[in-house]
Amino acid sequence: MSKPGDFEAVAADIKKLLHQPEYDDGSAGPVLVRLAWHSAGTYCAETDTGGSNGAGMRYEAEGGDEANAGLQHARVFLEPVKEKHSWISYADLWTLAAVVALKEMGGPQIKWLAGRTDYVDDSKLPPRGRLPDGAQGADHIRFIFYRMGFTDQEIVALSGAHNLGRMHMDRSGFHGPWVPNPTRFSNTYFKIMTDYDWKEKTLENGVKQFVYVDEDLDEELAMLPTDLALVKDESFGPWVQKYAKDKDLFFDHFAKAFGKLLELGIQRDANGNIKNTDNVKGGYHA
Ligand code: CCH
Repeated sequence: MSKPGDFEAVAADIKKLLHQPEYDDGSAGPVLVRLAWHSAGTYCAETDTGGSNGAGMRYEAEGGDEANAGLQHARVFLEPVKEKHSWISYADLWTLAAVVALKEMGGPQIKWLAGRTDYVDDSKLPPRGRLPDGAQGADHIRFIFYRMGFTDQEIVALSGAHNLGRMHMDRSGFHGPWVPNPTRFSNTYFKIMTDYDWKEKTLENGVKQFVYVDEDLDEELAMLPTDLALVKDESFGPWVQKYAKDKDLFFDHFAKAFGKLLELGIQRDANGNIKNTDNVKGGYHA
């Protein structure tokens, strides 16, 4: 048990659990990033519902959305940290874990502020189907991300998270990693999206995705229809090209957009404290 508010101690324990030799590509990092994104990405600006506050994914109403299949792995990885530092809310732990994991995987530092609570406000419960469907195209991506209040530039930057991790047939129906080194954050996703010749492939479960096959690689690389929709779109496309050429620009824009994602629906006063909660306050910028 650490002192309430000692986020450095929590971050240190998150770092220790990232190395998971038996899991996927040897790291818990990518699935932790996805956990934070799905906890926050249900937000709707117009109705002020959804978002990371409340950690609603612990319960069936939100957790049972088929888009969240597989994220129990991330929650299980984090459980010993929660047990040890019981003062931290799940909502803070999940978002902090992504920030720590991104940095440890070579990504940018993301500004993170504490204060989320685990109180599930039923009036803020997001309906199912708020998260994106990889089989769709640019209109769908805009529909989902505009609802949260993101711009086209921010949408492309956030999509760069697919530099990490892989798709699992038993979770989403899609299969494979996007890049050859999926535990290292970089702008490779944008480079290969534009440089490689992607071929449509129908998997044995009938799901369609795009693949790139190269004998020098251990396995096929994959792209979702939504990933490749970014290249062709006249507003998204130029950002894909920019991020492919300029890693620093991508890191800077990704850090800002991901920081914004984690704050969706959270109202703070001028000191950064969340209004009307008595939860532990603080931040983590190390
Ligand atoms: Fe994603 N993502 N994502 N994604 N995602 C999947 C996996 C990851 C879409 C679909 C999928 C973002 C946006 C989108 C990650 C981060 C982000 C999978 C495979 C699908 C499908 C899941 C499986 O089978 O395990 C779609 C569609 C969109 C937008 O249109 C955004 C935004 C982020 C974060 C900023 C990460 C990381 C993964 C890898 C997870 C893992 O387990 O390795």
